[in-house]
Amino acid sequence: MDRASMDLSAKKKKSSGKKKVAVVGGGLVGALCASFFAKRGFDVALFEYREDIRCAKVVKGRSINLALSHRGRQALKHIGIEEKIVSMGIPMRARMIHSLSGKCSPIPYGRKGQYILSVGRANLNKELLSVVETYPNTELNFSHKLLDWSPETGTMTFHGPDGAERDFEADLIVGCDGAFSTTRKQFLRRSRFDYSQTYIPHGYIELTMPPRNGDFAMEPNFLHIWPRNTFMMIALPNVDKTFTCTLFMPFEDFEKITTGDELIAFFQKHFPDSIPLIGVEALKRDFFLLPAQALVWVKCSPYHMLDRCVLMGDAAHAMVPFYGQGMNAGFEDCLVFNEIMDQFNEDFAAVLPEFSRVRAPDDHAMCELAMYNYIEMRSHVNSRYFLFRKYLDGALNYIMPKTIIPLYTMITFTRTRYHEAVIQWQWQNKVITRGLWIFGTMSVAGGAYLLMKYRPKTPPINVEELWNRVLALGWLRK
Ligand code: FAD
Ligand code: EGU
Repeated sequence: MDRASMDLSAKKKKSSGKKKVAVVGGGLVGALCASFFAKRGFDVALFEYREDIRCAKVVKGRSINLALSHRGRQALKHIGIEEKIVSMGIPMRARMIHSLSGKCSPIPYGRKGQYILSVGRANLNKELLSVVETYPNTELNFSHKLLDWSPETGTMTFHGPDGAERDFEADLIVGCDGAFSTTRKQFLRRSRFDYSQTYIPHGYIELTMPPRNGDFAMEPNFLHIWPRNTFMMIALPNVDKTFTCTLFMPFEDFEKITTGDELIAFFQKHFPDSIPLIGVEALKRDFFLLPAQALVWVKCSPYHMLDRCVLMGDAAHAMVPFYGQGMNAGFEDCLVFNEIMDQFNEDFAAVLPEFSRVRAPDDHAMCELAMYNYIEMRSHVNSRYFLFRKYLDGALNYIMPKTIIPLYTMITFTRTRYHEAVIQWQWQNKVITRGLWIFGTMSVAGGAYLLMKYRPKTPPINVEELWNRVLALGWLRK
């Protein structure tokens, strides 16, 4: 990749004794983050617990595919692989709402042909790791599990591939090791570190919907949604013409389904249209393959310790997936950190506190929004309500495109700071409710006025005759 070699020559000119950065975790955010530091010319060492997924045959892990949107794409653009990843993804231009009766209603994401992308997690991760390798100032260490690190010396201890422990020193440790971060453990021992971790009552399982007659079993360019209050299923398309369906449901309901017959009865009741598409046998097989996975929500602050360590991605802010923003927010962390590096001349002592100060309120806002959406979907979102809300949002935006912007639009299609999107949304809601009140009052007053002014001058209604007519209508119907 010519971009990498260009960056390297820039580095040579700049300085020789660049600092050492250790990135812990080679997941989506860790791999991206390593490229960001390498691009700036730092000596980067990445440590990943798993073996190299580019060689591994079976890749276990969470969610097979994800929705990539604007924030994530901007970060990918920075390391020159946006177009590559976009070409590997499947555009989803609208949601497809599946009602209980099997009726499907599309709702576009935007008027201007806006779309999100369904990308495979494994493919995206592989591409990101390959980009890291194009920078010569990087080293990738797989099968390295961080055991602990010392805030005093910056020494990290890893469990290496040969089973032996191995120490490594770095000037900066970047913890991208996910929701159950080991890097974060040292933070918990310090004073004035806020931390909360919450499991929601829902878990999820993934089911694969195979191709039908060699083609997608449903329309591919949609995010398919089956909203059923406490149960919800979502399906995203894959390049191999399958769909990955994710069923979200309270654990206690998962526990009630123990046999294949109970499972089919459950699907018959709640997702009947999906049974022939997934297939009875495949459904029974996939459903019981793995236990339902838990969904956890982690908030903490600050994101840094001294000038030594910083957390990014799920390690800093794991969120429930009900906005499709976890990875996108993690990718945007890298962009924001990079912007602050420019601003403060790569002085970690200044950059790290500034990153915590600027970024934590935004990630917290996104965590809250995802949780809010979970509560809302769970409490009263069936397909009719979902359609109504989205139509209302769309209609108001159509009337006042500059004033009323749907929340998901600001979150998904702009880089408006998450916390500012929330403020803007709350303001809009105030305007909308006020508008409805005024409109309602005026309608009632105006209606009463018109009724008085143009009240019918016809003789009073003969109730008996009217009633006879109603009865006659009833007979006609039969
Ligand atoms: P991870 O992906 O968890 O990666 C962490 C890495 O660190 C792993 O490779 C792990 O092996 C490694 N590691 C852990 N501990 C150690 C250690 N001690 N030493 C060395 N390495 C270690 N986000 C979206 O943007 N859009 C979506 O549509 C979307 N859908 C989702 C659906 C579901 C069901 C779920 C659960 C999440 C979804 N997300 C989505 C969120 C997204 O998956 C995460 O936000 C994203 O994976 C975070 O990336 P990460 O690199 O921070 O963490
Ligand atoms: C959940 C699980 C529809 C992938 C939130 C929309 C999600 C995704 C929505 C998963 C929903 C919910 C939005 C996107 C996206 C919608 C969004 C949720 C991708 C408000 C693989 N959500 N998700 N909102 O508007 O902004 O379409 O597992 F059902 S993409 Cl819960 Cl835009």
